[in-house]
Amino acid sequence: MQPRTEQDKAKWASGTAAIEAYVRDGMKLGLGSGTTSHWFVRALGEAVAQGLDVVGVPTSTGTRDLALEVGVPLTTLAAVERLDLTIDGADEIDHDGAMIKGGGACLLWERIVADASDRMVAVVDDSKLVDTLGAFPLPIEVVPFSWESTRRSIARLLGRLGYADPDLRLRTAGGETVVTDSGNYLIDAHLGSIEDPTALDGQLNWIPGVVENGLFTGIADEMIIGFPSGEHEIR
Ligand code: ABF
Repeated sequence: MQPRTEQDKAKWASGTAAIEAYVRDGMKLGLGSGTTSHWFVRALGEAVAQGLDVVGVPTSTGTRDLALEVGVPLTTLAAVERLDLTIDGADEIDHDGAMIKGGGACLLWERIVADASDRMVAVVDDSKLVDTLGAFPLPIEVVPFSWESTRRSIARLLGRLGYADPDLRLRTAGGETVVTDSGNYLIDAHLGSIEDPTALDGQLNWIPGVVENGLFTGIADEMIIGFPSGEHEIR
């Protein structure tokens, strides 16, 4: 499989660079979701075929299926105490490494796997780097049982934080409500600009019914930025 568009080439550049830059024999890896991470998983499968000895924990059923297809041995968080490294993508990342994730509806397992890892490296194409997070709608994973009242609670919190009349939309696809791998719903918060992502990250998850939110602050140790030229930069 070859990258076709300019953005695909930048994603390919970032995902494939992670192998040589970070992956070593014997590592236990977190395998991210999204198309950039999937370039990493494909390259990992090629390295395994050439003798690299690694195991991976997937962050979504889609990544699990790709890893099985390309021959990356899988394990579970129950079987391994800690992971050495997680390679995962982002929808936005700022210059401090704070991210918005969850555009692919995988944010809960991604957060759990990143938390179980000694190191997390974000793999992004250059279009993902922003000065301030928030242009991308913030995904918030909620329990279906109470999603309407949880949405009202989220609106009240955001109102108190100065987000007047926040645009909170239940995520649907093809007219159907999107259900995550864990059976939850997603509310996308169209905030436009998030001045203090760390504070908001900590406050959202205290709302009853909120399972996880897409603000990943203080989690990425480094980032690999890929460019359409096929080059990459590590920060
Ligand atoms: C995943 O990668 C998600 O958190 C995020 O939504 C997605 C980004 O997708 P892509 O790499 O395809 O741009 O980690």
